[in-house]
Amino acid sequence: MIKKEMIAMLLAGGQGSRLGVLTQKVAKPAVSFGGKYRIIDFPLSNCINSGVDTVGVLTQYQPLRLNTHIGIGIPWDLDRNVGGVTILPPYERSKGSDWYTGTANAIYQNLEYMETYNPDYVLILSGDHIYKMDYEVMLEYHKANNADITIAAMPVPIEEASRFGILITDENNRITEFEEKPANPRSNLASMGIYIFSWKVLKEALIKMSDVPGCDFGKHIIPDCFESGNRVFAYEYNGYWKDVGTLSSYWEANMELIDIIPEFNLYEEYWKIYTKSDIIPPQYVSKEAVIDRSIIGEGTEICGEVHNSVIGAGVVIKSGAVVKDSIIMRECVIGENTTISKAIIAENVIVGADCELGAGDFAPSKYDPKVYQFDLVTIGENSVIPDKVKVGKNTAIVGETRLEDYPDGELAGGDYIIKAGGMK
Ligand code: ADQ
Ligand code: ADP
Repeated sequence: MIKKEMIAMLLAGGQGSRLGVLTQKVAKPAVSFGGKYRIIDFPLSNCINSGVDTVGVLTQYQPLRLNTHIGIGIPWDLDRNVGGVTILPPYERSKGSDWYTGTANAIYQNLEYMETYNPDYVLILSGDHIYKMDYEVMLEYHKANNADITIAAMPVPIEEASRFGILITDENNRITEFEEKPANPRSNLASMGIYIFSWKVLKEALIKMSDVPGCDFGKHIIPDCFESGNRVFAYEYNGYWKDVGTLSSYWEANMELIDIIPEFNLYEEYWKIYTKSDIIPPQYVSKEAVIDRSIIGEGTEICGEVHNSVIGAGVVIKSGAVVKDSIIMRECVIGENTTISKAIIAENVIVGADCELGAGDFAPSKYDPKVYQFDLVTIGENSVIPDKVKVGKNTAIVGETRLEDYPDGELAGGDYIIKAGGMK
């Protein structure tokens, strides 16, 4: 048997429904980020930068883009004869097949994969966080504490604390209490959903809890390990970390990249973020183009104005178009004289000429206001928006826009208005 001291298990199978139309056709970890990357590039790059060269990626929901992106792991130097990256979808067994019903259930179903490497430690990661972390330092800390489980943790604003697992620690950072997403949090120290388990402890807990429906780390495994008297420690992290699970946090994390002094720096030599790159021609900026405070991807063609925005590879912005405070993922076309404000536009979208996206509050939001808020306009991939359409704030569009699909829309002076909250 081949031995690896620590292997990583990267959970990348959640639906990501809070990203609305962005994750209708693609798993959250495969969503574009920062004009060049996909979200999963961050944990994968952290692994290789930390010397973790054996990574199982657990996929389930809409895995196609994720699979083609990861391939055999070449960009992350994870194409190995021994270890490397392995995609682990749910599979058929002699007893029948099971979907992954929860995060811990997904890991449980891959006990055999982990056994192959006879690890001393298993690192559990999420596929939807933007951060840089040296897991080797976390492992040293785990060993120094003689811990059974180490949970990476960081302080969050107290008003956001109920979205997270919340920890209370003693003076030695040993966790004395853990509550998953408490309604009334008693501390603001949040679990980042990044765990190092000593292998024996993990294996025992997974087997013991294997009958729990939807077995989840935060809801079941951590509380149980804790009650069984295991040594559980918090590893306090103070750098940049963002769970990009909602449209607003996804938008904010992209916008933070273009801050004058970005807290999260993509340009550091010693901690590179690797990604699969296609062969793309250079970018072209025309004479009338205006660009400020923006990230502009390769192969873009800019003839209009771009302010405070993150523009992905191969995007065409035609003359007279004005884009501000927006994220445009790769291969989109923005028509002449179209204005776009506070929008998230997924891959391969065509926006016609003389459109206005984020134009105004045409009506109160009707569609899942928990998802579509913060005045953002969100356009799902492969959508086509015809000329002269106005799209209100807090609106999502996906697919081919046929104006008859918007019975509440209005024709005003030749422009078609899609009211706030409208969604096909
Ligand atoms: P959540 O943010 O709710 O809480 P969770 O739903 O457990 O995260 O998802 C974690 C990761 O697992 C995601 O990357 C998701 O894609 C993946 N995933 C979810 N279900 C899966 C399945 N069935 N199969 C494979 N992968 C799956 C967790 C912790 C909290 C902590 C936050 C920090 O439970 O305690 O505070 O993360 O973000
Ligand atoms: P999503 O909830 O967007 O489908 P994931 O499947 O990756 O994304 O993660 C789901 C986790 O987030 C679940 O544990 C779910 O209970 C939790 N969750 C869903 N919606 C919200 C919300 N509005 N606020 C906080 N947590 C949420």
